[in-house]
Amino acid sequence: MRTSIKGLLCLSIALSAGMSLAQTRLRAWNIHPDGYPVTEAMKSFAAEVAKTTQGKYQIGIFSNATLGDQPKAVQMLKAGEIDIAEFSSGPLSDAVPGIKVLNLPFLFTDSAHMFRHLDGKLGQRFAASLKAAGFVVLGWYDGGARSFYCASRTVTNVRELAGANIRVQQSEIYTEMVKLLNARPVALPYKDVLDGLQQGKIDCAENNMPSYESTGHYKVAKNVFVTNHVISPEALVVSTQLWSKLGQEEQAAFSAAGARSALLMRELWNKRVALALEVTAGQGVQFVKVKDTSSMIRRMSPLYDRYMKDPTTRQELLSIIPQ
Ligand code: BDP
Repeated sequence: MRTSIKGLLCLSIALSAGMSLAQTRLRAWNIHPDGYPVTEAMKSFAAEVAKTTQGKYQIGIFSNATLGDQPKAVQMLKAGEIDIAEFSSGPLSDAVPGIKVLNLPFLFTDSAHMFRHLDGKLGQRFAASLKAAGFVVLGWYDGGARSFYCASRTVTNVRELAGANIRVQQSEIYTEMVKLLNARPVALPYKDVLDGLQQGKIDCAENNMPSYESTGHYKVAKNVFVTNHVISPEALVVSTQLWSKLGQEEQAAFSAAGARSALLMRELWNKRVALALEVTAGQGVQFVKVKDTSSMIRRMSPLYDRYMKDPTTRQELLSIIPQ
């Protein structure tokens, strides 16, 4: 009798050990809500990984930045405290200076131009810099085209942004860009922007149209100054800690799922841009398109100069900007 109880206990210990070996739960950080292209693409990534690893990897997606704001999550992923995340290239480039050029204003003419580079040799170089810093890129997502929008002023000319308090991502290059427009950068976490606009703490913010719509910023800031000043990617990344624990076949499964999720994201993105424009225009948002970007580009010249002089970014810039 005693032996059989011991046997049963051993069996149950072995089973639970077996279970935990058979299933690994991973945490994925995401800033966006359900239904947003990033979230939906991450879900499809998680489902494909679970399927191709026969259920071994179960990825839980923690949306709406519930695990912390983006700069914090970038550090958490680097430290291996979270396993997977989808980051915008702004906060990511503060941790990985080699990818800084990706946020330079007016670098890419549109997403197609950007992905021609990212899906080629340049994307591999950026991925290598990211990997060396703790971030393994599994897919380049579309960060869209960012424009300014204001609650308290209509902007028809770049000069009219002067003196405005403009919310920026907590990222160096955005802060500098706004200063070069003679405006005041106010670094705020994404989730606090709506409040900031409502309370009058900020006059304007800048983002792509799907974010402008999904956050409800358009309900307060109804004047969009269409500049498309930054066209940049986002990245689905896993920590190098997780990556090094994966076997070769598993790495291949994660990579394939990441690449497929990126294609899905880009498709969903284009639809969502159109929807966001339709929804916001239907709610009385006024769009004023910048007439000539050259004066804005001229103001950015200290940024371009700096990146051309910096050996970590010069080569990348030269590859993107045709000589
Ligand atoms: C959105 C990006 C998100 C950024 C956010 C922001 O997808 O990663 O955190 O902008 O402006 O477009 O903070």
